[in-house]
Amino acid sequence: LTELVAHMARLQRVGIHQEYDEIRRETPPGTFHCALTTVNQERNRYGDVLCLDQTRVHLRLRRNEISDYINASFMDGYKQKKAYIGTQGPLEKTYDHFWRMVWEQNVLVIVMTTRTDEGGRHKCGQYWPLEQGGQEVYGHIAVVNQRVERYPHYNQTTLELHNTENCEQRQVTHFQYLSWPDYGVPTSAVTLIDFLGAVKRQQKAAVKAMKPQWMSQQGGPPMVVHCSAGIGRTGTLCALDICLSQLQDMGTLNVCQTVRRMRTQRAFSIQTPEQYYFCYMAILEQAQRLGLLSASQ
Ligand code: PTR
Ligand code: PTR
Repeated sequence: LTELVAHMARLQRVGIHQEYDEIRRETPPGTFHCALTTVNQERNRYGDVLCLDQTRVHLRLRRNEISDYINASFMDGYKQKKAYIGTQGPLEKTYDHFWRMVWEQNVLVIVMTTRTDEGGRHKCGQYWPLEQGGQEVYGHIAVVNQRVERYPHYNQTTLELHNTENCEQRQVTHFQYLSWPDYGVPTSAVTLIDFLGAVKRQQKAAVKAMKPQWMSQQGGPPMVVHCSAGIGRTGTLCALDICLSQLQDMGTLNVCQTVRRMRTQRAFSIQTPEQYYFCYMAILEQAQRLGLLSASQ
């Protein structure tokens, strides 16, 4: 942590922005063939935000289907492979793909860091039933909204999934953070970190309650994290989560390495110098809160 503080003091904001510029100049170490094929192009929300072939999530192919593509990538967490699935805000024509992915990957927690509309622009589809008691059917997955809890900066919704093909039923928790414009940074690091805390507690509790046969990996199934494009805010939140875990576990952390590695899995993660700088500031703020740093440092 002392190293981090020294690093920040040495670089200042301008230097940290330069550090990000260097990361940004690196070309993604993979290919985008699948995302670019004609049948898949309409599955991308943004023509220039594609996912790498090497880390993309494959849908299970169903009869008569020719594509298993969804704009979603596996991302490693801290000491956990495939801790997250970073994905774009679902499009109306991909709602059923999204829910199939959630089902197939045994997802327990979905984290949404955007609003469906921002600044008069549509950012993400309304892919789940918004009102308590509401129900929608997406392909062979029916989703029932069981409960909505509203907090100042986020909503927490308990959803019940019914697989109409095998009559299985599961619960998934949906978290929506409400105070984060795209290309921007959250209004407050503390509220975002508290939000992340609530998300992690839920994931942990759900994994504990989970059927053992699903436990194919330590830490449980991946959490789905999305914004509009699934790179800017999604990357920032995941990077922050990884760095805070590093801090907690080792008392040290490396933002630059974390973001570099993340971009090899979810290309273009973290979209602006401010988002990158925000990671540093949020970590410092949290370290102060935990009493790891005195206020004067
Ligand atoms: N082509 C899009 C645009 O610039 O509007 C791509 C894009 C959109 C990139 C949103 C990032 C965005 O932010 P986030 O990943 O946080 O939703
Ligand atoms: N509309 C986005 C933008 O212009 O930022 C699309 C985009 C996203 C373009 C990522 C390039 C990107 O790659 P990098 O983040 O490595 O510059």
